[in-house]
Amino acid sequence: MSRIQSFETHVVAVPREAGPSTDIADKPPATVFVTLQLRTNDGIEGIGHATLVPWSMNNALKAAVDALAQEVVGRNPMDIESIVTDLYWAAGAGSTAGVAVHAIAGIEVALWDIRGKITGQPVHKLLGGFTDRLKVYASGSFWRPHRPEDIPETGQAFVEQGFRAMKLRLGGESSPAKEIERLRLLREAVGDDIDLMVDINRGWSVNQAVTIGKQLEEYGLYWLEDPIDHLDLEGQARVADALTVPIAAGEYHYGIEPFRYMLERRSIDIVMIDLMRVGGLTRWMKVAHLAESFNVPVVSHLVPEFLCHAMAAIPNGIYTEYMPWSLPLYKEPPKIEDGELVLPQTPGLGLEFDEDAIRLYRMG
Ligand code: SMN
Ligand code: MG
Repeated sequence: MSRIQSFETHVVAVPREAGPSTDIADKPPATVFVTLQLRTNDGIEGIGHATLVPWSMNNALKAAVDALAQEVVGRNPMDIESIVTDLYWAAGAGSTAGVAVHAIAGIEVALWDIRGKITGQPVHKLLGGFTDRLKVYASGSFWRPHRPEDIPETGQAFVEQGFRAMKLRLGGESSPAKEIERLRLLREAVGDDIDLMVDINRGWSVNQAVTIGKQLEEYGLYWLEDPIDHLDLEGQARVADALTVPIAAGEYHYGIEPFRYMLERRSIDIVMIDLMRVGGLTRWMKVAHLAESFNVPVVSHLVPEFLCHAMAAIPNGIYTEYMPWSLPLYKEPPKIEDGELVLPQTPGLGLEFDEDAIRLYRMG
């Protein structure tokens, strides 16, 4: 029987286009990952990474991955539910959130990679096996500082690369008219056949969301994401009732239970599940199934190389976020063909870290 024997972690900062508020003023834009290689006594290596914490928490995240991975040494890697339950206890009496959950999620992903390699199956087949291709949307651009005059060219470049959908960030302008102008510019540049998503990252009040949201609807939106504070479930239900555009939310929530309350209140039309905050692939799947029981579709958040496996395993997945930040870490990231992600068919996650990239981007 396989046992976890050892592990290796590195903190890497992968350069990217200027992005959201986690950027540090005096540093070039980069995303930080704590890479994990988890090894068994019979020579199998599973990989994962933990991410999505503010710059100031990077070392804390590495310390958390190291401490919790140590707890996994000696365990049977097939016992994922049992290991994760124990890690939630080890990290905070079973009710932990924050950095520790991101660390657990990274470890859990590596355990799934190992499970795939032990059984000889790709992770998406083990998780469910619904499809081998996924619709993706381009998400790596259109941050709030993006100059309006550059919006048409960026949108057209995505279309030329084959993308059929893309996400625009709004909520940073000084007036509703300027917000709407940004969407108008993009819609006119890409035409009516491209799906457009708009993300507000909780930037609006309920009233702003209703008034500006109604004006955005004219330009044909696929969804409006996180218009208001993620914990104001009643406010979000008011926004969802007032608008015809579907409201997507969920990336800010830790664990499974918040999704139950959002779904029961009908405060979301589309469930977005973040891999780190939900606590790994197993819990991600539980939320996706919960959404299915409410007849609500699911979309993924970031890390397409991991979440393509979960999205390909469910019947209610609609769009996979193609955020390229983590992709330089791998020898062969998942392929995009005609705006669709093609699922790898090799055992496990179908990924191998590029050791040269890890050396190049290592911090400290
Ligand atoms: C987002 C959140 C965190 C990091 C990057 C991007 C954004 C998204 O909310 O949904 O893409
Ligand atoms: Mg978002």
